Amino acid sequence: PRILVFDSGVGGLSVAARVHEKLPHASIVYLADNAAFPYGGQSESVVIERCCRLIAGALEQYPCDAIVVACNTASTLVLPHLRAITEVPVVGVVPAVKPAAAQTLNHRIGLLATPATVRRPYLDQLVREFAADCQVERVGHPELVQWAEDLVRGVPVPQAELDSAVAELRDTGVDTVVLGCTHYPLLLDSLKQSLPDVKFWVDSGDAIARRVVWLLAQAGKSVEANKGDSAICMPVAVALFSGSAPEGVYGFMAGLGL
Ligand code: DGN
Repeated sequence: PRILVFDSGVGGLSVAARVHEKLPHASIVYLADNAAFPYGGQSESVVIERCCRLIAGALEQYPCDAIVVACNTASTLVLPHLRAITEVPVVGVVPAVKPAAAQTLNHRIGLLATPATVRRPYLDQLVREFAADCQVERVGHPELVQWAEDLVRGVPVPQAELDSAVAELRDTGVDTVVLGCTHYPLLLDSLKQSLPDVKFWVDSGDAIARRVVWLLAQAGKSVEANKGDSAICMPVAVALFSGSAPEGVYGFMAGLGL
């Protein structure tokens, strides 16, 4: 099978890596709207129009069996619009509040996301529905996504700045942190250094990968390799960028096993 993974930038690569772990024979088309990055700075109608247009264009070139919108910001806006223009099943991402609530031992959860995601009403709903018995500390920070983008280009994470970005979580005693933006798993090593007492780091990659496997099975798609299909040997068959490809991105993808 072939799976399209979409994000505004390189964050969706963290999700693509999990999909590849679960479906090693699937080929992945990675699509990034990096010309419009970050989506937090775009109006809702621009995000909807761009996602639909770019994804439709990519599907025309590379027909796929599933679409993963690996961006929290886009997922809150575009899923119904995409489902209206394509029959291909679409999977979106939401912050992993539910698995975090199942893991925390002290009922204190930190949630790191972009300022836009932290403000969205659906987050209140997720917390009410799945983590009502937990204290949830939310931190929306504008710079973290850029540090993840820079990391791909070989720029080290500014550790002291990251320490102060997440300082609010340090004194709250949270034992579990939700990474509510797909860029953040790329910063995990540095985040662990900043918050050494956190026991569980939870992102949405695994749940998305499981959902993709389920959707393919529902559609009767084989998840095994097809004989003679050379594309199956390459996890990321193709990476498409709406702007220019970030320098160093292919080496970075190789480091993720893609
Ligand atoms: N990776 C995107 C997300 O999960 O929300 C980054 C959002 C953005 O472009 N600001």
